[in-house]
Amino acid sequence: MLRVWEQVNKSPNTTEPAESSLPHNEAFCDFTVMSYNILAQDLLEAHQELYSYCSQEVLEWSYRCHLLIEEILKWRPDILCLQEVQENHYEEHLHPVLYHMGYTCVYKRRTGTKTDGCATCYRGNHFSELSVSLLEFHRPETGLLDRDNVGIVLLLQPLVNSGSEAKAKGPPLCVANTHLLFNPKRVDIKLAQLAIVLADINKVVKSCKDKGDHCNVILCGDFNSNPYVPLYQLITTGQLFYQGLPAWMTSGQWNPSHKSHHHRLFASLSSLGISDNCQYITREQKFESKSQNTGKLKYNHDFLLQLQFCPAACVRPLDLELIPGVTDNTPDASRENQPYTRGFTISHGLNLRSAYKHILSSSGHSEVTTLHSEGAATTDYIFYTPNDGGCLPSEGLKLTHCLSLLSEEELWSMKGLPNEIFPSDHLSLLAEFQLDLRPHDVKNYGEGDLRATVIAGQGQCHLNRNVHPLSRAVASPWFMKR
Ligand code: KL2
Repeated sequence: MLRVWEQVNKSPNTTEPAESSLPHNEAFCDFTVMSYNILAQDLLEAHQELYSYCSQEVLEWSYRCHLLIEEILKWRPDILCLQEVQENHYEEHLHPVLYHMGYTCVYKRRTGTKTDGCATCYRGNHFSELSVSLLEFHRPETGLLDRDNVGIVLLLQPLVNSGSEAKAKGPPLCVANTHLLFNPKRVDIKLAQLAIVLADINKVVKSCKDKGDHCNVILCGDFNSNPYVPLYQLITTGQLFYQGLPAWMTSGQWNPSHKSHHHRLFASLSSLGISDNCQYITREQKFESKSQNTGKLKYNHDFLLQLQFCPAACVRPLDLELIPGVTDNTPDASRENQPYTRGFTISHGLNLRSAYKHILSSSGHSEVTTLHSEGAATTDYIFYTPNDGGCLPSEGLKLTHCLSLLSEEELWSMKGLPNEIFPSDHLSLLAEFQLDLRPHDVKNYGEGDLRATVIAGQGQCHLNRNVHPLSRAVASPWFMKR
């Protein structure tokens, strides 16, 4: 097979999660996450010109659905985040099969007349649901958010089998899934949609913190944004300062001369009750900010200069031709003496990293997650909170494996997407993470007392990567109808 299950971090201290002869381990919990835009049939039919190179057969829903279910069965991800899931297909074909496979699913349809949405599914014997938020980004009261995109934010508790009972083990996991707006010209709307997702994740993380729990985060989906553009930078660096960003960075997708967009972005975030650090504003904070003056010159000049050279402002795309003074890393110096106003920075406090590196380790070519006649790009991501040596080993996730993507050339050599192997115009993303559960600190993780479990040697961390022998049989409810 073309796609390879690649090991990311080799550490002598850990077991081999995928191939281990000992799938259960007291100290580590391994789980996989798949993010997959499955191409809604209604959208395929509305934009047939994008797939004119495909044979009619590979565009048929029954054919694609069959391949899709086979792919999910092959990898049996512990957490599955789907986008472009057409509601009737979900209800009639996908949900029954996923349910049979042991998944518990949460579905959120896009608002308005759109017939598709997002679905997040998790293996019910490996996680229990602590909370669910269904996010709608259509908020006409903001004057900006007038599109029908949606998201799902779940808080899951990892479980282990302890005798006949499922027992909580380890810290909770927040799983967010979204499909942001497509329109390449409206990065302002994409950013505002992202800010809603980040604020919701923040709320969940904070609710865990208030109970004394650390919460790890997975954020995945189709962001309709390429790597290293401002939206991506905001996710991965935690901050975006966009006054004075070099023009090459903003052209096309983002035009800094459209200041009204900036103002509308921030006006709309505050009317949603979201601060420019992507947090829901409490009533007390709202009162505080009203009693301050308009916020002008709130930050000192040195601080703002630092921001101007923050990672988000200084990353050049690798393939960009270097023209000194034009496409180099120097932010526009002429703006330096302009008065700074609030409302040109946006930030968040989550530490998020992309599981994929956007470059194929085999060839050095760019990874492609979606391809059709208008081009090939990376727009899908799995972001996670990495373990950067917090006070507990379980603070943060260790990425252990990724299912390799393919290059544009490789995909065209298989007649583009969808094809006889891959059923969507996107490829699935699949990553495996390891949670270190070794006790370190006196801390209570709720019902499944971590230390007691680990010390007694009962902690079983499940998740066998092998294809389930019943895979085909389990998929029968829908296949039998064919
Ligand atoms: O880019 V996508 O495909 O994540 O794969 O997200 C959108 C596009 C999806 C939901 O709106 O529908 C596709 N040209 C090409 N594709 C479009 C267009 C368009 N004008 N409008 C919507 N989509």
